[in-house]
Amino acid sequence: MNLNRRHFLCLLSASTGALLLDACTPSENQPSIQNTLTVAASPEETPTATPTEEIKGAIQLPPLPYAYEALEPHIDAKTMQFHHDKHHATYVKNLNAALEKHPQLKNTSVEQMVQNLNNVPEDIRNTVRNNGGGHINHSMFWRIMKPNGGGEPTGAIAQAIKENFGSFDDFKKRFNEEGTKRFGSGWVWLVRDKSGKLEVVSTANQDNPISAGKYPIMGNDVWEHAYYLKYQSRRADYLDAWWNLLNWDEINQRLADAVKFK
Ligand code: MN3
Repeated sequence: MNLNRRHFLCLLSASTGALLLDACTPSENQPSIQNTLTVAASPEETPTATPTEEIKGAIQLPPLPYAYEALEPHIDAKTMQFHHDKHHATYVKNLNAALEKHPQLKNTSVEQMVQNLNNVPEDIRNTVRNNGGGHINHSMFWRIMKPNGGGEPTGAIAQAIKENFGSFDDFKKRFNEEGTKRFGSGWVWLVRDKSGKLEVVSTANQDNPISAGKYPIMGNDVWEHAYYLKYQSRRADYLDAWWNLLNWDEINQRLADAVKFK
């Protein structure tokens, strides 16, 4: 079993609570996965862990739905590994640390918190904005990509893109322009507002459009950590390549969720 496969199994088993310790042992060739384990560990493996109810309410790092190298050549394995195991894991870890201070939030979803930031206690509001946003943004991001994805959109999203942007090519052009001009770190999105109109917007940092009442149907991460190892400063090349990875089935599901969003 290769390392990526082993680590994927480790994440899977950790997320179901059945930790396969030997599948999770870091080796010299693999950076430490301590962050992941810390986030996903269950009480049996961690003697000092908090009681079951709190673990149950804790936010979990979702496993990548494919191997690190599955999106090559468009996104390289090393970028995927760091992006998921370090960056996303850190958002989850920081979010859990903040939420521990306010156990009354344990039945509130991260989406609900980010949607209504004013209802989040002030002392953790910025932490939830940045790390809760980071968590939901990346959880979407992994799922709207897949190996051998891309191509023309299918289903309802194909029709919606045509109605709102004229053609798929015009939409892609608009999306890539918005992603290229976002200064510094942030995201470019296709969103649906409550009137049903689709638009392309960008946000800074880990802000999610749901905070502004717009449902994110799909989004691309334009932080340098998403592309720098392979593309260096060529963000436009990364934005172009990303279309080869899209999972239109998942994006159609998100469009259906957007229609239900109030
Ligand atoms: Mn990122």
